[in-house]
Formats: sequence, C-alpha cells, structure tokens
Amino acid sequence: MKNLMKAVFALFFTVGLLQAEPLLQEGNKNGYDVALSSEKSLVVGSNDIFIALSKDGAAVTDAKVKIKFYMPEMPGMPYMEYVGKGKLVNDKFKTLINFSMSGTWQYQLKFKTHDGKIHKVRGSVNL
Ligand SMILES: [Cu+2]
Repeated sequence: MKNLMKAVFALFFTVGLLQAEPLLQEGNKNGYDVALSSEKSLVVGSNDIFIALSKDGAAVTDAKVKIKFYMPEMPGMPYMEYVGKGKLVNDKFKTLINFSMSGTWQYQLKFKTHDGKIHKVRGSVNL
C-alpha cells in the first residue's frame, strides 16, 4: 500500500513537471514582433510576465506597455481582472500579474509607440 502511494505521488509529480512549461507566445502586430513570456510556469498568485517588442530585429524600448488579464463572469464567480504596467528591464517590459484562480485568462496587451499609435494584441493563457 505504501509503495502504491509512492508510485501515485511519483506519477503526479511527473505530470506536474511536464505541465510546468514557461509561457511563450509570439506574434506580429502592425510590423512589431511581440513576445509574451515567463521564466517559470504560470501559477495562481504572483507571476512575472515579460513582454518583448521589436521592429526589424531591433528591440523597441520606448513604448508604453500595459496588459490586462481578465476572466469573464461565471456562475458563482464575478468578473475578474488584473492590469499590469510594463517596466523596462533588459530590453523587455516586465510586469507582475496576480492570478486569483486557475483556468483560462484572456488578455489584452496594449502598447503605445513613439509615433503615438496604440497597438492591441489579444490572446489567452491557461493555468
Ligand atoms: Cu474564473
């Protein structure tokens, strides 16, 4: 019985490790390459999220970056959202996002470039 429990624990632990992939989503918007990433897998609680912007291979560091994560209202659960502002660290915009529960979170990333244009990228993450 003890050995069985150990085997079950080992199995869960392995599955946990397999799912523990850091975030990486890449795309292009209006000529800007956009990458959303994390160093660790996303968890309920605080997460450092990095947003990298580049144009023609050069990092864009003078943009204003904001990202909103939200979850629609569900039975027994109100609408939730969390907004983070990007702070430039090593050519990437870093922000802290506090996910209050697991599930699918939609996001809307907005970045304003030096020409005054606002670019929007939408997507979702699972945790
Ligand atoms: Cu929810």
